[in-house]
Amino acid sequence: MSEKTVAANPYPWPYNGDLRPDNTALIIIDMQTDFCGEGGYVDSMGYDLSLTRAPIEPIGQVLAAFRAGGYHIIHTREGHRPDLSDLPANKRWRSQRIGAGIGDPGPCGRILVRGEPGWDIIPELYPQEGEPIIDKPGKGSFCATDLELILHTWGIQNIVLTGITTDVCVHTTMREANDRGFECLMLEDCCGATDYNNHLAAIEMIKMQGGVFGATSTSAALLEVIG
Ligand code: C5J
Repeated sequence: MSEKTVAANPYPWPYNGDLRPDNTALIIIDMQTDFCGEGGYVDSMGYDLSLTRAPIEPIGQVLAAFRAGGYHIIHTREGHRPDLSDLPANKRWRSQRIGAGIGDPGPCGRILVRGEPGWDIIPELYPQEGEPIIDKPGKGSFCATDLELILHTWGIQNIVLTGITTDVCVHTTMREANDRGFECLMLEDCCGATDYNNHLAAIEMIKMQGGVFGATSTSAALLEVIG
């Protein structure tokens, strides 16, 4: 096997140099209008949309390279059933407290409800045929979904994580994947958070203990290897 690694922190990724299109998946997390579009959930809470929109362009470049290289690609969407039967009462209560009640009507339809305009993935990064979408009710992409089954069916060993938000859904998914034995790389410029310091802190956490959840890198470093 010829070794292939990406310059990353705190170690060249993946750890074993086994980086191939058939064993590597790009996961794009929650690039939905509700998290990065005007009138969506994050906008309604009053956060700075430029922070969650910053990764759109670099993700687009990585997505194009993964498509061209024949790598596996998966998209996720956070959202709830229209009858809200999968929305925990405490999650709803907390969102109402901050003025963006999940399930309530907003400028982009009912907030974080499946089938509503604000819930869907933004056009710039919309999935193509053959790229599964994981609809998840929570922050992690493994909880109450078939993501793990798909990854095992495809023979995936390496996961490249991108999307929003760095400190919430991306981090939770990375932790879940790491605990399941997947080798994870988070791309710093392909992620964004509602608070820039939380974005930076989330990146630092990954690098502790020799790479406690995996490694971090940039789209440029990855594209040098797979582009
Ligand atoms: C949040 C997410 N922040 N996609 N969801 O509620 O990170």
